[in-house]
Amino acid sequence: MKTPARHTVTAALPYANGPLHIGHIAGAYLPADIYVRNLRQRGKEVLFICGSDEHGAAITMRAMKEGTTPQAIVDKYHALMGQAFKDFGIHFDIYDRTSSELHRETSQGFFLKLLENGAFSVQEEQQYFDEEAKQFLADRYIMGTCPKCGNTDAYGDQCEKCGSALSPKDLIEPRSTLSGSKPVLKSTKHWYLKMDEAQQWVEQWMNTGVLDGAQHHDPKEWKASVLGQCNSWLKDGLRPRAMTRDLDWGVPVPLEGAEGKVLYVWLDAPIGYISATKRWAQEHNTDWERWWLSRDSGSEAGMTKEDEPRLVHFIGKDNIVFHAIIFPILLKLHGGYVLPQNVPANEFLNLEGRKISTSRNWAVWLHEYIQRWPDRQDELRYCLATIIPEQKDSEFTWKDFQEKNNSELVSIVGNFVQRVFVLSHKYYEGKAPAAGEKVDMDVALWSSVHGSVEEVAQHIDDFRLRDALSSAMNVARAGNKYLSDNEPWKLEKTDPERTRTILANSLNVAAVLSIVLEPFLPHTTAKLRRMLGIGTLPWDDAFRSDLIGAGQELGKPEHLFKPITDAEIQPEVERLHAAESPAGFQPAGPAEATGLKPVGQSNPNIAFDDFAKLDLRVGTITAAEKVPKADKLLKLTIDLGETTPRTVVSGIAMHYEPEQLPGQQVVLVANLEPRKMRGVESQGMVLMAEDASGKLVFVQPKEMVGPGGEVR
Ligand code: B3M
Ligand code: ZN
Repeated sequence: MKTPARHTVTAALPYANGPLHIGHIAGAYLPADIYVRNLRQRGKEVLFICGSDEHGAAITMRAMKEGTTPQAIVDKYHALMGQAFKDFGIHFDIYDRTSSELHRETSQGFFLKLLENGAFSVQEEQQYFDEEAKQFLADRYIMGTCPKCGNTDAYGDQCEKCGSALSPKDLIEPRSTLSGSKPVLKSTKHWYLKMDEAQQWVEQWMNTGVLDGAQHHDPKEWKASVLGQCNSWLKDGLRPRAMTRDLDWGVPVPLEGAEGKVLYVWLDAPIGYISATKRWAQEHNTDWERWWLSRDSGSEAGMTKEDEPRLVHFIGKDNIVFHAIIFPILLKLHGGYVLPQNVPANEFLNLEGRKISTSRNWAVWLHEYIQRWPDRQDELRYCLATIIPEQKDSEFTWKDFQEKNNSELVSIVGNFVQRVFVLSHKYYEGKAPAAGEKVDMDVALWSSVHGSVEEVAQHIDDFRLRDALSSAMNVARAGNKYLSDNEPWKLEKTDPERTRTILANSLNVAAVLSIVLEPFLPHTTAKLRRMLGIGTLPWDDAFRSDLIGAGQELGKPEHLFKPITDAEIQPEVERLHAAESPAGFQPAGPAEATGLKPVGQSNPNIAFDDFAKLDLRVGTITAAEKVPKADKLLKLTIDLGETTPRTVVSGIAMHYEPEQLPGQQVVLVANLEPRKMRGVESQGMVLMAEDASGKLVFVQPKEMVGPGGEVR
């Protein structure tokens, strides 16, 4: 479909309950920023919206943990996140917050309009209640086993492992996250969104793009993973979902008889996109409606389909159903609003072989990165853009970050620009030379460069940002090849005329680079523009070859990128391991109180000789796979430095995914009598630590140990 002129682009409102990490950035914010920057280059009108999600259990639970108030938590993290985004070059038009007065008014008004339109059924029902904490348990206040995938740590609203949206009553063996106790049922009243009645049109809208008899969007433009997740939800049948909660933190339900109730956070949060637009409009003395209302709303007389804004939500995969099903239903039932044209959700980013975990502090925090690597924003933007988890989960490692910097940014972009500038200063005193007649090689250069430019925009339209970046890098590659093929540094002595043309072309390739790399590397391209003595150029100029005219004054040659050494990278890896805290560990008091076996009481003392019989060794997992028909078992291949690696069957399948394991060091009981399990001979036992919640983690040496290292 043709891109319309006006785009309303949102990036998920992060919960203000902790700092941002690189997983958030690669999953939603960087892709959105790249997309928006490119739209602006192409002359589109864009409003880029984000803000802090300051309601919901994510906030109150964090406050409880830190022993402070929800308000103090949101104030702290709203400021921290807003600053980190800014420093990293993620430029929203507005970074708002959902605790504002304007947001309260907007979401209450929205709720009342839904009520008026008959969107709710009021139900008095038995719900889970924690008698110790004296609180109803919804969303993150309740945990249990996911009925879909068996994850034992699913929340009352959602399983973060498989992405299913849940209700507390779906959970198997529910437990209160406040007290850990088994909840009881108690009666309460809530407003349920009649999602069941939307089943048919949602199905049609999503899969055919047809809404109210008109073509709304092209479903082929949607990611298969997004459609897949939504359709599996639709297949189960949409059910009414409570839009209110018994809590004291949130937007109060604006009705008599609803005291002590607030709006469900997933009702108020997406409305936050609208209230943010309103605040932006107030601050800019303009109207907000043109970014949200449909042509049927009558607010803008004579508005045609083409004039409608194109609404796009950038999110991570755990937010899909809320943006692609629930919010569209809310918008439609309210009436007058456009529906999202696309919801380009990404998968998750892993870190050094493991899932990013906030509670275990296994993360690279954005604000800390910025502190430790000042002026190196684009290096991280680049690395993350090459691994955006577009199709499947992907992985960040510090080694890869270093390698991409050194062998791509330094060697390809930096090297090209550096050579062109050094030569131009050397031969022409920093003034751009005039290009002469184009020969075949020049024509080939420009056809390759302009072909790549074409690809960049096409890929961005298709939300294939990794491919877009690689096409943009091809411009620099073409420039390097052109220099190496023509060797102006040799030619200058024999053919100064031709040398001038070569450098003039090369300077113009650098100018094109300053355009095509801008969405990805805004800090670097600003520097490059200064060096070239040009301002921001529109996208169409990237199809020209005469942006730098003869005589143009050039700036000093500067290094755009510096190599990153092992000595700089190693501390990052060490810091990560040193800062890691075990499994969200909180001191739980004496073992008795936690339900763990009391230390030293259940097993009688043993003699030292008995202990010495154990042969404990450090090994590295080289492969891992599921054992068929055994939910709990994984078959591990472990290298102990012997001629054949060991095969070990371990009961950890509920705790680790096989792909997380290669590379992990473990401690193995190496002289345990071999034993057959499910037809596989297990040659040893991996040592695991278990806490009271049943969480299992590897016992690992704190630093890498060579294969077969003894544990004593
Ligand atoms: N705060 C969830 C999250 O951060 C939520 C997004 C709201 S977008 C309207 O994963
Ligand atoms: Zn699940």
